[in-house]
Formats: sequence, structure tokens, C-alpha cells
Amino acid sequence: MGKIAIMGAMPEEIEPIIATLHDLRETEYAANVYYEGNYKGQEVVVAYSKIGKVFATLTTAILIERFCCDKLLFSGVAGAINKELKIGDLIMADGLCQHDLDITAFGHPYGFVPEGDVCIWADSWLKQIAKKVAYDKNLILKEGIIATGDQFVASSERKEWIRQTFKADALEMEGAAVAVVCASLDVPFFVLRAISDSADMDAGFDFDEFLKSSAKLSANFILSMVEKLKNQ
Ligand code: 3QA
Repeated sequence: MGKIAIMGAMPEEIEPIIATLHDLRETEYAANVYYEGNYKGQEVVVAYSKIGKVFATLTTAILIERFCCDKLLFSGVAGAINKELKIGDLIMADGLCQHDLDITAFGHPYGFVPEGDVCIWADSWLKQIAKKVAYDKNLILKEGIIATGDQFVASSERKEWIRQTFKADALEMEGAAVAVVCASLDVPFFVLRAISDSADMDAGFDFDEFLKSSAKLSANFILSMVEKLKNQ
């Protein structure tokens, strides 16, 4: 089994993972730090990209091309769109789209550019592993569409537009960038998010309040997935 990449966007999203690694090695590259280590016998490479699609694209490409990871698991927090999602709930991405990509002036749908796809689908085998982990741990794991854009959404109007346009259940700022890179390089990927806020007028406050606790829920789940993958 090859190396597994574990990626977050913010330090809080990967610190609980790095804290569990053995034989930790740090490499500085492309103005960032990559952490190689071992989790229960599985080699992993962990990094936080920094916020947004551009940094996420860069980090995903480096984890695959320079660190030779053959799978990528993203762990982090998200804003809820679907009313069934409450703070602390876990959602895995089925499809991911870019809500801020707009060449509709040329008659194309939102989220589409030529030779791209509005929605990119996460790896179904990794989703199956996640369902088994949820079952083993007696956790509820939801599945849905995640919308990505370079905006911290704190508006019910914007949230409702994203829901209607993409049928999205949650939103964040990196997932679709990870998906585009992994799909292009034919690397199986999985995106997990724990809800930190509801992307409404309270979002800034809720985010500050729940970033750490929700990030830890996501990180713990991802670590269980790594263990399960190792035993496959
Ligand atoms: C927000 C983080 C970014 O990496 C995307 C969190 C949770 N709630 C969201 C929302 N809209 C968009 N995305 C999210 N992550 C970065 S801004 C806060 C930075 O604080 C998911 C996410 N409502 C830094 C302190 O100055």
C-alpha cells in the first residue's frame, strides 16, 4: 500500500492528526510545511494548504507529484446548507462543485468551464470505507454535494442561491480544488467535513466557537479511515 495524503486547509484541521504520528519528519517546500509520518503502520503525508482554492490546488498537486501519495483524504470543517446538518455533524462529499465559477455570459451553466465538469465525484471505494468506519464507531455520516468557492459565506441569501443552483448540502473553500487535481491525475480522493457553522449571519461567530471541536471530530474520523485502509 502506498502513501496516503491527509490534507486540511487550516492548522486546526490537521494538528489533531499530526499529534498522533510516529517518526515525524518535516519538509519545507513551496512556502509550506509537509509532515511525513507513520500512523499505526501506515505511511502518511500531512499538510494544511492555507485557505482557498489556489492554495488547495497547489498543496494537492505537491502531495501527489512530489510526495508520491496514491490516495488523498481531506479533513476539515464546513458551513451547513442543508437544514438537517447541525454543528458537529459529519458530511462526506459525494460530488463537489465550484459555486464561484461563472462564465454564464456565454450560455454555460454556473460552475462549468469548457473541458471541465460542474460536479466531480469522490471515490466510491473510499466512501464505502467511510461508511464502514461510521458503522463500527456508531457515528452518523451524511453524504451530499459540497460547494466550494473563494468566499467565507455568511449570508442566508448567498447560501440559498448555492443550494438552489448546485443542490449543495454544505459549503467550504477547498474541496472542489482538491477534486479537480485528483481527478486530473487519476488519484482517488475523499473529502470529509464536520459542520462548524450554518453560513448565515451568525457564521463568523459560530466558526470561531466551533472550528477546533468540529475539526477534531473530522480528524478522528479520518484517522479511523487510515487504520481501516491499512487493514484492507
Ligand atoms: C474559513 C475556512 C476555510 O478554509 C473554509 C473554513 C466553514 N464555514 C464556512 C463558511 N463559508 C466558507 N467556508 C467555510 N473552511 C476561512 S475564514 C476564517 C479565517 O480565520 C470551511 C468553512 N461559512 C482566520 C483568522 O483570522
